[in-house]
Amino acid sequence: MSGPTTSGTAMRASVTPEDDRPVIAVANRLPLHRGEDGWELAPGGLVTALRPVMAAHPGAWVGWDGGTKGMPTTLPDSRVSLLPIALSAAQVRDYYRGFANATMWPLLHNAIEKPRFERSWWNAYQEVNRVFADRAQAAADEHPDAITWVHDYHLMMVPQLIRNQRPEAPIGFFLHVPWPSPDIYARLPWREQILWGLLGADVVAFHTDDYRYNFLRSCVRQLADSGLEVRGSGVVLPDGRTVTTATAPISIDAGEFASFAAEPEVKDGIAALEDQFAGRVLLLGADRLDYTKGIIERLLAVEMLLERDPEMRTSVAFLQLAVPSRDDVREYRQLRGIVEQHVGRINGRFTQPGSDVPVHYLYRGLSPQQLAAYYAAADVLLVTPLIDGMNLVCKEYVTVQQAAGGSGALVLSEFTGAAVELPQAVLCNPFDVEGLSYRIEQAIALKPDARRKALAAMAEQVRVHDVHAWVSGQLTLIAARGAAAAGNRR
Ligand code: ADQ
Repeated sequence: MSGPTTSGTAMRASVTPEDDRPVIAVANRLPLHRGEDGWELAPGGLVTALRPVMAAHPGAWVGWDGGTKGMPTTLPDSRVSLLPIALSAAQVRDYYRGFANATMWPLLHNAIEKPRFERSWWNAYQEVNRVFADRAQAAADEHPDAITWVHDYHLMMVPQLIRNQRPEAPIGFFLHVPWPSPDIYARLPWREQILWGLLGADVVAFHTDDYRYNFLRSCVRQLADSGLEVRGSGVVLPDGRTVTTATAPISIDAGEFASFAAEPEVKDGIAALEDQFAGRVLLLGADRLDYTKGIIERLLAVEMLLERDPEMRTSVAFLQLAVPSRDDVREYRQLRGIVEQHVGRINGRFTQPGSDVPVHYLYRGLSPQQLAAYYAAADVLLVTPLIDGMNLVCKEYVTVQQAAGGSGALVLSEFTGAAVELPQAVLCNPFDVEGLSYRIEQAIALKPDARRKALAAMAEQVRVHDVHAWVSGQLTLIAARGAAAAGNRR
């Protein structure tokens, strides 16, 4: 194949935004969940990312209702209909817990946990993808000029299923997780079907060039016999249609996160944390409790630090926030048990009589404002995934720190998409636990000037490349490529 040359970022510059065109977002979950005060926006990277689309564009959001009843039919403060999909218990088990979270999630994350392959899960995945595609098409009947934007590894068959029915529809797909090397991808028994599913889109987009190249190489390895060809960043299908691949690193609503720093509730939260951890360096971790996030390696590195330097047992505190996640999947339940054992052991070993524990652990979801207070109060954020598509937590941290006038340091795994954009961080290799412990030490010891300089550069990168720029770039690109493909067919 010829080498891919054009990045999505470069392509974005040449197209104009389509600000009011309807959008049909298709994602595994609807963006609302039932909280203490009624229906509220669900936490998590995808909802955070898609919120601005839904605020600005009319259209619909197709997603699983999570088994809830009585969800509003429209997203509050928007012109977006919510189109719930109800799944049976067997579909939740086989499509969601099985194929999505025990086959595709580990496979796409470099198989760091062994992916499980079950024919019955694959059958359920195809069946549920058909349900999502049918629902998206019904929404397209209501909004004939809509852009359909499909998200993530749960729904990789959907673009082709829609394309079969609507040859001229503009369809985009965004993958929020990595695409592994072709060798790892090739382990999937249904590797060809999934690729064809994705290639139903006009644009298939990834966080980094590396993931995009891996995808193009997988296409060549698995599908070249069909007559498919990779030309630059495009994939030319046997029927002559071209699928564009794009690199489009996702981001956060930087303006909103920066504004949290000035809210009274957040300021009170910061003051309380500063009081609680007065005189100590506060290290923070904040993740979904997921085996990709390197939480165990982080705890072991902190343990090594405390072992090496007894003074740190009282001068440093490590606070881990863990959002409960997928606790109905075996590997996730096991992970929780292991993390809690490590926390207990480290505190048992290193708590000094009469002093606070060195490791604090909160297993719960927090509001963005509560999180912002932790971000503002933390001297060092530890983001140490073994692999992570992007990682929004580090972008949120640098934004809040900068807005709060802080000088926080970021320790960032080089195996995150974010490391490409934030090279001023203290980059680390979390597989090397001892090395990681030295990186944490290095971050603690950084002079305030060096910290501020790095922080300013990282916050500026996130401010300029925020989620609004990402959304408008993606939608414009999908519209342009969709129109070009439809034009070629005529
Ligand atoms: P996630 O794996 O969920 O997302 P991430 O990008 O870090 O990972 O997003 C996590 C979100 O959860 C952040 O917005 C953060 O604010 C929030 N969060 C963290 N701790 C929390 C807590 N205790 N309570 C409530 N919320 C909390 C997937 C991919 C990522 C990719 C995103 C977006 O795995 O690589 O960056 O999608 O594409």
